[in-house]
Amino acid sequence: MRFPADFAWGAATAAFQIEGATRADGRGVSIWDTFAATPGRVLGGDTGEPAANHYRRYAEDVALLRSLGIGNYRFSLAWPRIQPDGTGPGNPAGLDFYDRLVDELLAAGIEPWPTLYHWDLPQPLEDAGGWPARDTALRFAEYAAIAHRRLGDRVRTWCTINEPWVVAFLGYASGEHAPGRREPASALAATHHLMLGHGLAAAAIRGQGATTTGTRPGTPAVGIVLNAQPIRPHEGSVADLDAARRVDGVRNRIFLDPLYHGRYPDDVRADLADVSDFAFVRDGDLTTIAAPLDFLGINYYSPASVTGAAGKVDPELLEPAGDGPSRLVGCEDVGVLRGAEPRTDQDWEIDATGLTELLLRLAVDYPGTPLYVTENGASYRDEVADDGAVHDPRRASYLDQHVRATHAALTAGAPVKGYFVWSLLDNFEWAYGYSERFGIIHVDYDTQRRTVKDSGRWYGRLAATGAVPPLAGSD
Ligand code: PNW
Repeated sequence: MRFPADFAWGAATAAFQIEGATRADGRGVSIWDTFAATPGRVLGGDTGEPAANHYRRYAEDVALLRSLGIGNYRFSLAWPRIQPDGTGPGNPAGLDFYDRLVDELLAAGIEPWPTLYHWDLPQPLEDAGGWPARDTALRFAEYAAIAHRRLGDRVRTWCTINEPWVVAFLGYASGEHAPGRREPASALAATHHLMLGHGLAAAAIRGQGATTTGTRPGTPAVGIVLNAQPIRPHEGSVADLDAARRVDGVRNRIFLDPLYHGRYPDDVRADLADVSDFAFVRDGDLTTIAAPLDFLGINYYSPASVTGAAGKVDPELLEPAGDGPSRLVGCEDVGVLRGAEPRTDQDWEIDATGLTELLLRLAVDYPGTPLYVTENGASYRDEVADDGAVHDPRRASYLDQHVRATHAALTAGAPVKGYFVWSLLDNFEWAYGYSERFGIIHVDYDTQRRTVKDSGRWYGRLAATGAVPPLAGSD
């Protein structure tokens, strides 16, 4: 199985998950520093220290990318390194770090794909209201302009926001993520201001225009990254089909429709009428949000099945309802099925057909934009074996299945232009701390030693050749 020669192969990370050095060079405090320091929020009491200490070891990590033959690297910029308080002029030392990283990547022949927001909001902006406050969207656009001014002569591709659904609904409705607020109505205001922030940032980046003086002239490409998810009815009943429509609404269409059609879906607004009147939407906002995307990034891990008749389903088959508000605002009576077997060590269902289904659905319902799989991967709690290697056949198999599913979507006509594995390195997996390991490179958090896993070698061969290599034991 072979991919087009210009298909982009990459690996992804995020600043808070790998950098460590949370107090270096004037970095401000982010909501994830605060959240992780609050007892009971992150498994094992883990924090952003030491992570993979990438802030000091970035050159080694770029060398690993290069040695594996991976030509694209998606990473995120830590807003609190660039604006420690979330406002004001850029912090030179923080900007210098990303400057060095971008130069190191380009010198290695690797395309940089920075994401502006991967969840580390400066704490002072949360104290002023966070994403439910409109001002945060305006501050985000200023930050985007500062980052682009410094890096835009070399960076051609920008992702604005990573997974606004997770930010809004896990951060502000269920409280599973920072800042840990449990306010379903605030999650909807946050949703709108994240979308507005995306639109304003895209305009700021494009407004600074084509680079004519930099080392890499060209027009910047701007996209957003969504963790859109295929939502399947458990069975064929009207109740299950309607539940799937409602969950698809708050999980997927509440982001996709403003981006592509300049409006929030009528059925979603009706379903949410008891929660919010959407008064946060002002004239002109939806025009800003709907400026055409240069690409859409999609993070895919699992599909979900839902039921509108939860009372009639064996409780063993359902995800237990948590003790706080649901992540699926407005769908509180919907039952979410536990992922079927097989599952990863994190208990996430493995079903690569969902990725094909999702890419094709986007190609049909939201046509006209190049698609990139900006994250896909699996957590297995691998260890370094006595022979010094990390044997992770289940991760290699997961990646093999999902790469093939991506190829199937491409063959069927979806405009898929690239694939990024999550993640380059084992890292801080948010509320799970360091207990989950998504890397194709193992990190020993005591010594900071990196070990390329078997899946990393397999992925490197794929990235270098564009042809899917055989899995170990199957040649
Ligand atoms: C994504 N959920 O996060 C993120 O973009 C990464 O930073 C993260 O490490 C990766 O997926 C693996 O989790 C998610 O609970 C975290 O639905 C949680 C959820 C979804 C995505």
